[in-house]
Amino acid sequence: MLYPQLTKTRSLYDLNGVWNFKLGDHNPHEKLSSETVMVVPTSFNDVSVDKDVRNYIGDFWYERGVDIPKVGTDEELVLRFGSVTHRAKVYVNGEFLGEHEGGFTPFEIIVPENYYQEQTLKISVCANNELNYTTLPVGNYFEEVQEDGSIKKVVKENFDFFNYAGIHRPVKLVVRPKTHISDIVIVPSLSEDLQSAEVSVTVATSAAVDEVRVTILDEERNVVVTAENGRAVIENVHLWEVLDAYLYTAQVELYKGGELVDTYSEPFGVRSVRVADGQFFVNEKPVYFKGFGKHEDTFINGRGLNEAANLMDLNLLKEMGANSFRTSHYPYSEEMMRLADRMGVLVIDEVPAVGLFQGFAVTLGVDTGGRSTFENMKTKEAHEQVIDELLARDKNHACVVMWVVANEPASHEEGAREYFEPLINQFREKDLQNRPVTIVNIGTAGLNDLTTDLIDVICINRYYGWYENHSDLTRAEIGLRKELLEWQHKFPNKPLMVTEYGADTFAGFHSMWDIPYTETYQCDYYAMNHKVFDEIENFVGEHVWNFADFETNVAIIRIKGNHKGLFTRNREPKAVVREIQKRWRSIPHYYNKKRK
Ligand code: GCB
Repeated sequence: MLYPQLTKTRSLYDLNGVWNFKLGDHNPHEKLSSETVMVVPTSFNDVSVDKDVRNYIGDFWYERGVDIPKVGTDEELVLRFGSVTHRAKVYVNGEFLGEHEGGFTPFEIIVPENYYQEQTLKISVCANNELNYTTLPVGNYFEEVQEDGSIKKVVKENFDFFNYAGIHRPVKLVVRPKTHISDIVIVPSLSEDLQSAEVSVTVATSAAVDEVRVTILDEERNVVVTAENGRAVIENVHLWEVLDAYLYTAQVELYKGGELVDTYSEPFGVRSVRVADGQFFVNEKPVYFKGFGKHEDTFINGRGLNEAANLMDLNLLKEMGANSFRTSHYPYSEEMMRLADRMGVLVIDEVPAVGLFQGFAVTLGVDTGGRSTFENMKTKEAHEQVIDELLARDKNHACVVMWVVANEPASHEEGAREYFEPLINQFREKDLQNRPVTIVNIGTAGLNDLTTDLIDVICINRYYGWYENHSDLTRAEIGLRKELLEWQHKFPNKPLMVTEYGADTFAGFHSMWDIPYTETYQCDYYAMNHKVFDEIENFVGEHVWNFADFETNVAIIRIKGNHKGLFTRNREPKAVVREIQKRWRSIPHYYNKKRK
């Protein structure tokens, strides 16, 4: 799906700002009172400053009016949502126009022609934040009977982050030609000597046209080459490199009867990605991933788009000598993906498949009827949808170098292979850039994982010295070394990386001893892990957990959130930042451990 863009043939109007807001029921034929309002985009939870609102589960409504811009007879009006978490029904002037399931991908609603002559549009969105065993992420859903007999909906997250909800990303009103560019697929193929690239640009249109013209522009917007039959060769190609990005633009124009009917400019980078011989190659050079598992999580905004925080995070990432992050545990905003493209940051792109584990810590106490994960959870349909929608949205991004099918599923349980094999294949068949595919492994599954031979890179989340061997780094070191060597021995040709390792830490706590939660312990914990990582040949990367402290649901082991951040939630560095900065600055981005 194309990102909304202002061009010669398309107008764009911003619908962000203050909307009327209400929890519960509303008849969209009536006007929603302006007594309670909500800002778009943001999570509603923290901004409301009310405990019951913060924890509310169910339907909630947003409504606003907008004057209709001029829409020509050959044009159409589209409402475009960056994301509504976790589902949305959209009404215009009281009439239902369309809906979308899934909280992390964009969708469009076409406003029918009979509205174009009206003065104003009343846009009502019925959002809903319920999660259950058919949704991604997976939630444990209950209905609690209150003392007064009323029913309260409750979702207990089957994952470790707060279930923030709302209109999380920008809302736009788009006027575009009825005959328009509906999709652009860009696939660059580098020559063996990396000097030139053949770029295939496939354009989908909403209706037949006489001519599709594709021109490749450089960063100064000079014409590099014009494509013939959707193919263009770029000589002396300027590669997109790690932290040294270069973006070309594919300028697409549609012509009908000699007239320009639509135009759109898609930025793209030229780089290759390949996995072989226990290494991860970008532009045929072995890369070493240094970086973070992250969250979209900031004070006030919750999971709502915060572009300043995104830029600050990537600046901090660069400052530390890092080069990459994982979109744990859901697709991040389109704005973040574009920023990563621009800044040359590698992204491991994850669908919101988290919580596919019946025995996950927070499920304890939940009656699962004795059934295993893959008997109990019915997420197949949602999973296929999120993969298709992530591919549709992110396929052209140079920054995306690997897809994640799921984070920490019960990949050792019966049924895991049957469940995951078709989903892995879905990525393989539909991604024309053939990026590697992975499933992030949980310690409980370990080497009993039934899917490892199907994936390209072994990605494991490990907490030796935290959940295992808590406060005993000597034993933790032995356990970690043993396990990493086992993986390498069992899968000698697969690259191995640790996608999470970390220790909860309170800024300001120090200790003379190995006392968990202190900054001292966090430093020692990371030093131990790094010592072991450096011994493993096929080891291609380290993503600390987490970039910053983040909000979770309440739990005995969560003290106002998860504190494994290298930075506090407010982006203040903990002591370990300097240590890891020294290490990462000394490891080149392109680094072949085998031939070091
Ligand atoms: C994990 C999960 C992550 C948690 C983290 C933790 O393995 O993937 O979502 O936040 O552990 O801190 O427990």
